Amino acid sequence: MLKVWGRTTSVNVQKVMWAVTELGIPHERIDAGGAFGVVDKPEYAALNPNRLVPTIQDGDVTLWESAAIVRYLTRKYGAASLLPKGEPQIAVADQWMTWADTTLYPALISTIFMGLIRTPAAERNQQAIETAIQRVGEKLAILDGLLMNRPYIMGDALTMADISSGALMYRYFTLPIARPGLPNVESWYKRLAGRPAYKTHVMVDYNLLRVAGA
Ligand SMILES: N[C@@H](CCC(=O)N[C@@H](CS)C(=O)NCC(=O)O)C(=O)O
Repeated sequence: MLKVWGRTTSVNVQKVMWAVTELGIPHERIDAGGAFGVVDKPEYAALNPNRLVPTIQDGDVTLWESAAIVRYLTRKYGAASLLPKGEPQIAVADQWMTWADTTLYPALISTIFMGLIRTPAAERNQQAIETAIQRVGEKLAILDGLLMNRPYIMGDALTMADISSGALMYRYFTLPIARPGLPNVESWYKRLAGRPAYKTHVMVDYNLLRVAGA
């Protein structure tokens, strides 16, 4: 059975667990990282030398990096669901996944989320946070244009393209930050929030992660 290592409060674990659930893959999730430790054990380092979560084991395959895991699981189990039809469409889905990881994630998670939730107010780089808020709003306006005439990133159905950006949207829409008008991204987020797998695995209260003074 597929094994997933990682705590439910990690956005990268959430991304994988959302995909696993949409794909209907029987699995076992093992708490690891943060207060659970495990990642500091030599057995875990043998699976993932970065000592980060998530990591999966699927038969002989051991994988880390959440986006690589989502791509692997989708190609193996998602032909009838999360995998777009045909290589050109898969490549475009891949493009949006990479965009989420390289354009949205650093500003939204590494700067805004870490700054507001994982850093005491007195130690915050408020200027960097403000710049990142502006940047994420501008970048999401690109996605807003795409979603003007389609319910999901690749068209009528949820695909792996929605997983990478979508997993970040719960934090985007619930953090106390200024957001520009993004009516289509907001409708898409509400559509995702209506999916049981998203509700269970992504809409996880992050206040447990809040450090003293944040
Ligand atoms: N690029 C990696 C990032 C993994 C990562 O930074 N994971 C964080 C949680 S979101 C982690 O393991 N933090 C240490 C811990 O939880 O102990 C991925 O997408 O899987």
